[in-house]
Amino acid sequence: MKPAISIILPCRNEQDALAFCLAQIKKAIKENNLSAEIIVSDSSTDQSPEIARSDPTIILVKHDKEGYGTAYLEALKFARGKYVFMADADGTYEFSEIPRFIKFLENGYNFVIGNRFAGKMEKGAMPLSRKVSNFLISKTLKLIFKTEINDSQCGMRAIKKEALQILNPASAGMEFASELVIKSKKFGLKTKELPIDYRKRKGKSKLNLFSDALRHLKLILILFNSVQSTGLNNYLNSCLNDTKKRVF
Ligand SMILES: Nc1nc2c(ncn2[C@@H]2O[C@H](COP(=O)(O)OP(=O)(O)OP(=O)(O)O)[C@@H](O)[C@H]2O)c(=O)[nH]1
Ligand SMILES: [Mg+2]
Repeated sequence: MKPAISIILPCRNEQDALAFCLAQIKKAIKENNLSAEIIVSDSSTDQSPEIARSDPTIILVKHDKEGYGTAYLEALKFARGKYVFMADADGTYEFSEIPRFIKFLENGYNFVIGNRFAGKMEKGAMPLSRKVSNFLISKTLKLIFKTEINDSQCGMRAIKKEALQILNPASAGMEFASELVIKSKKFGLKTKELPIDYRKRKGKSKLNLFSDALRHLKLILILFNSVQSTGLNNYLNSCLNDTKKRVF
């Protein structure tokens, strides 16, 4: 039988955190009797894949391709759930939140995203530079694309798979996070932002402030330009397909 939820963890060298995350997820699944599969999308050179392999219930997608967005795109090829739950494999997010996120999808929302600034943030969990870059990106998306998301870089999200197929994301890197936020607004997905807690990560960050900021800028320019040059309606129509009616 197909699981209802596909929980996807992008993973690059997270041997210090992966076992902790998997245990948390399995606890949440068991305690809430969820119908779920866990997919680890891996391009690690450390012990992470062995950690995933040691549990036969985990689906390991070992592709070795680089990029946060690529990790999701590779995992989605195998995801069987109606709902997709996304979060980092670094120990920062609280997986007991899974049922709360999924409840909103069951109740008519298409996209649910965490807001770490509205919850309890552990001291040192987000360095000042990250707070500033997140603020600037979120503000830019609000100004240019009229999004309403305050923590656009939050990695804990849930989305209906059909909605994700309509958004048809293609970003390879961290800008994947912004692409979903921009397109969810453009396609009018019913979206909910939920306050969540955020902990200090285990292991090293994979974010490169400079190159990832440039990739974000490029994505914003491309999407802005495509909206401008074709006109908003043409842009939307060209991207929509007939499953839209079923989703919204
Ligand atoms: N498979 C794969 N996963 C990646 C890649 N880059 C990042 N990830 C994973 O994507 C998630 C997000 O990366 P992080 O380094 O946590 O980025 P961040 O959350 O913006 O930064 P932190 O605040 O340091 O956690 C983590 O689970 C990473 O292991 C990659 O190239 N391949
Ligand atoms: Mg992280």
